[in-house]
Amino acid sequence: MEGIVVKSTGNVYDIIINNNVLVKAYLQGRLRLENNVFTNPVVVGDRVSLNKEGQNYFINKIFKRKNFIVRKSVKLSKTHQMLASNIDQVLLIVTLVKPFTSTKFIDRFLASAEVQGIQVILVFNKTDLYNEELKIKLEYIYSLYNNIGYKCIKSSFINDDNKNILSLLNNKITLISGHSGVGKSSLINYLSGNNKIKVSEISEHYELGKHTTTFSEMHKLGNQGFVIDTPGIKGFGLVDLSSKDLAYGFKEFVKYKTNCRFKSCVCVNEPDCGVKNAVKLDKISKERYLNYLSILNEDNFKTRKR
Ligand SMILES: Nc1nc2c(ncn2[C@@H]2O[C@H](COP(=O)(O)OP(=O)(O)OP(=O)(O)O)[C@@H](O)[C@H]2O)c(=O)[nH]1
Ligand SMILES: [Zn+2]
Repeated sequence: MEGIVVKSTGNVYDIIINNNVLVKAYLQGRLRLENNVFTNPVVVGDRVSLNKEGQNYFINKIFKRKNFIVRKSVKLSKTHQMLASNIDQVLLIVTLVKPFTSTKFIDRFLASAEVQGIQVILVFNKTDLYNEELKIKLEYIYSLYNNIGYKCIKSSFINDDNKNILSLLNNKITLISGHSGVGKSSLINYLSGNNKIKVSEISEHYELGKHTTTFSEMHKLGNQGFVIDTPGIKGFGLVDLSSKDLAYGFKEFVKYKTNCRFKSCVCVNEPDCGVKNAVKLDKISKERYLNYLSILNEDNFKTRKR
């Protein structure tokens, strides 16, 4: 039989089979050894195959993941902690006030998701708090991303019925992300209502010698899909993104990149650069290009250059 992992506590996994039956399962020892790049072999979102021996269920196979998000477990270590897998889409919640979300933050997030082939929907929340000046800013940012081809939604979670958002989540695994305070929990509480199965994954997180515990949570929305809340994840790790690839994370750059004279062009100082020409001709937004340069120049990014 097959199922989907909704909770992991180290040795025992909660798995939903037949769409709505929750069982506990153990991992066959063989699978534990196979995967040593990650500190955890099974993660929320994994699709697995199970067999039953006596009263116990065992995971005998983890199906190939279409994607996953990671967090580096220990600085300078080569191992990573997986946080969630098989994500169909991300709702990135953005607010222009309480707190302020910069376009650079959005662009970094979009670039990481783009190269992993994960669709992002931008939700501009707390619009009830916007004065005239912020409303103008919202229109600007909304059209910036809408014109590039991202689905954008304006919202006020506390005032709207949020049905437009619920309708986007059918039969999908959706990750909810964004700065602290933008309204992720408010939305999840609304969406999951009374029929939620709230589950959490406790993961050990070591950083600079300090030990904290974080929770990855996956909530089932009736028959309508799953939402995952991963506190502390401000974006996808850029671990697999080299400076050479960054431009491909800016999806409107891609068609102009074919005009670059050099195949290895990173679109900074090279002559005859298709991307820079497109910026000059207003085909690419200057703001996006400046964010691209800024992300490219960040020290932590440079050190990962291949
Ligand atoms: N005015 C206004 N307040 C909102 C809206 N959505 C959420 N809030 C409030 O914003 C505050 C933070 O919301 P949360 O849902 O806790 O934010 P979060 O993103 O889960 O924050 P973390 O758990 O820290 O990551 C709460 O007081 C909410 O009531 C909105 O649309 N308008
Ligand atoms: Zn170029």
